[in-house]
Amino acid sequence: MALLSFERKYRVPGGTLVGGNLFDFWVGPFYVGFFGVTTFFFAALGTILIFYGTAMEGVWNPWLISIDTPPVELGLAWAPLDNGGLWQLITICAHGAFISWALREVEICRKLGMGYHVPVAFGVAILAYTTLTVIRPVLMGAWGYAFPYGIWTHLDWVSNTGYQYGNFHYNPAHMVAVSFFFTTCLALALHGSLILSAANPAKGKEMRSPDHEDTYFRDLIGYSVGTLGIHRLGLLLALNAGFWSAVCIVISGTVWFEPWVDWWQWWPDLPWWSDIPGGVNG
Ligand code: 07D
Ligand code: 07D
Ligand code: U10
Repeated sequence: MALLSFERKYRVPGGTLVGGNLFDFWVGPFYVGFFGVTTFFFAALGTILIFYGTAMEGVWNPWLISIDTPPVELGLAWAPLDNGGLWQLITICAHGAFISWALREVEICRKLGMGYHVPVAFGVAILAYTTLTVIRPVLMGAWGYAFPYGIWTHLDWVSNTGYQYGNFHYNPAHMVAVSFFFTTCLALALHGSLILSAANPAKGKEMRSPDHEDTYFRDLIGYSVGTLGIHRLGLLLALNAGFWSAVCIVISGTVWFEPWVDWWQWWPDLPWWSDIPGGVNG
């Protein structure tokens, strides 16, 4: 089906959450909707504010542009524009844009009669961002604990925050998150390569079926998760990666304040070996 007739079939009115049919139209390939307008508004305003902050700083090197958080001493108060206030406004705009984008995804799902899996998945990314910029700073009592909006400076924040707890690699939730990220990559590599091997044969060769895909993994590891199952698994892995990331950072500085390596003291303290002379506890 040519793309245009395809689009005519699926560009159906209705399914909007807000605004009725007021914004129920497309601009080029993009569906607009009420939340397209709010996305556009917040994204444009946020970008303008970043440029305003950059103009005040006078540093135009894109790697070095940075909109810094208010200093920790200002706590959770509104800050002056040039001392973290811009960061606060931009954080509001970012939330406005991300949440609007998720709701625009919901409207598109409703139009097409599809499940809400995509907006739910994006919701987990938003949760991670909100954890970094709102939930953890509020729990710790200052906006200054959030990360600054700059390419280099946000890396400095990750590094500084990591070393504040000794070696962040010892954070058990960080371990779980990292393992989920690695497993997501492994699953995508297995899935992408399996599909291409079956569905994209060399010229003149016959395409193979999902039964071949199932059989491949049954032969190899004795079990196939199935063609729908691998997509469920992929989503589960990816969402857990984001979720455990949010957990690993929100517990640092709220329920755990020491180097993360100390948390593992419960292991040598287990009663059945804690008193053994010459054991890990001496
Ligand atoms: C490929 C989809 C496209 C998205 C892209 C990003 C901007 C920022 C703004 C100059 C996978 C567009 C970039 C809009 C321009 C200004 C003010 C997604 C794809 C291409 N980071 N991070 C990057 C963000 C955090 C970390 C790159 C955003 C946390 C590390 C890019 C956020 C922590 C490294 C970027 C965010 C953290 C990066 C590539 C928000 C923990 C790198 C991103 C809103 C999560 C890598 C120089 C990418 C790099 C990198 C953007 C948050 C850690 C600039 C928008 C605070 C360790 N981050 N980041 O491909 O090269 O994502 O940095 O939360 O090594 Mg980051
Ligand atoms: C927050 C992004 C949300 C994005 C949104 C959308 C736009 C639009 C427009 C393109 C969560 C933005 C969209 C702007 C763009 C257009 C058109 C995603 C977010 C809503 N770590 N670590 C993590 C590893 C170390 C530290 C997470 C590995 C060191 C700290 C992940 C290693 C120390 C924090 C992870 C490693 C340290 C983290 C990040 C290895 C530093 C966090 C992924 C191999 C010395 C952060 C919630 C994530 C976190 C985090 C991986 C090393 C510190 C699990 C693999 C030891 C302080 N690290 N890390 O969260 O949990 O994505 O954030 O060494 O805060 Mg770590
Ligand atoms: C998957 C899949 C699958 C597929 C797929 C895919 C997953 C099996 C069938 C999809 C995967 C790919 C295509 C692969 C590549 C993707 C990635 C690597 C992920 C990363 C993606 C990117 C980096 C691309 C990002 C690009 C984006 C986000 C587009 C940028 C968009 C815009 C700039 C416009 C956004 C649109 C909006 C906001 C809504 C509509 C608005 C407009 C059109 C603008 C005009 C505005 C209006 C009309 C409103 C007026 C505004 C007002 C009144 C406010 C004004 C205020 C002011 C202040 C000015 O599994 O199946 O294949 O393909």
